[in-house]
Amino acid sequence: MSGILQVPAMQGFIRMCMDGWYQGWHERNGGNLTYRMTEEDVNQCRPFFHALGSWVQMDVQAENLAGEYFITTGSGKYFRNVEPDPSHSLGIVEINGEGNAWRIVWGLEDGGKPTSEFPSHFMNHSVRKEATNGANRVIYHCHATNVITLTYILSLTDRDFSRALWQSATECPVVFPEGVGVCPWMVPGGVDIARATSEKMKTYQAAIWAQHGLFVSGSDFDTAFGLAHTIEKSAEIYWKVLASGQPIRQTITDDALRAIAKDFGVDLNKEFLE
Ligand code: 2HA
Ligand code: ZN
Repeated sequence: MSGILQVPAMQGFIRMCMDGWYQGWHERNGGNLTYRMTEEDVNQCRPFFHALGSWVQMDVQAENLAGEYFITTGSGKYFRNVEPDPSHSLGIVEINGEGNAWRIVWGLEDGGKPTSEFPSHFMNHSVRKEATNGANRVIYHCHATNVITLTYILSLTDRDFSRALWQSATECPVVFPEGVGVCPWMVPGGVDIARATSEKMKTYQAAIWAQHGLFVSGSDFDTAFGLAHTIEKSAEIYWKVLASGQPIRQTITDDALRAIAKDFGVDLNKEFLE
């Protein structure tokens, strides 16, 4: 590798940030992305690691993340600047042996820190790593406009959101058959929102933060970005239908949802079917 920016994991991370930026989901410093690195990723990046900083304690702990390395966007940094200025916008952090502190090993130059939502990302990495036997590596939070719009007009239940999204685009029950979780409005950045979200992520791949945005997980950048994109597009269709003021003459019925699940071999969450 001629430089750390040539490492495939770094390239995938930067590409996803820019994809989100061009979707319009990252105004100002909105949103954040973290990626749990493989051993190979770490080995490829290690020659570029700098002198180790000091450990910074967190209010959250996860034993199953001890010793892991994460690529993370920076607190207060702008997705718009990730590609032109990666070494200030991003960093790599190492987690200590107790799973309750991080230190910067690359990037976040000139005093940067991991994303303000690092506690939420960290707890959700822990939960999703466990739920997927280690497959999950990506946690992504974006201010997806149409998802936020829906949180003003639907009741904030997992059931109502899951049904509305499933009924608004035929691929949805295949992409997220378990549905989506919904968190009430909460103060961003703290332990409470981290806990509430990680409770949802025990069951779901995605959680919606009322009046704030979307939180998704995935085994790789394609899957996580694709999930956010699918949910956001379905949300857009749903509110546009409502906003048209026309009566809804037909939608995807529960029997049709069951038929999709059967043909695609997915286990649709029956609690949300009638
Ligand atoms: O600024 O999106 O939730 C980052 C955020 C906080
Ligand atoms: Zn946010």
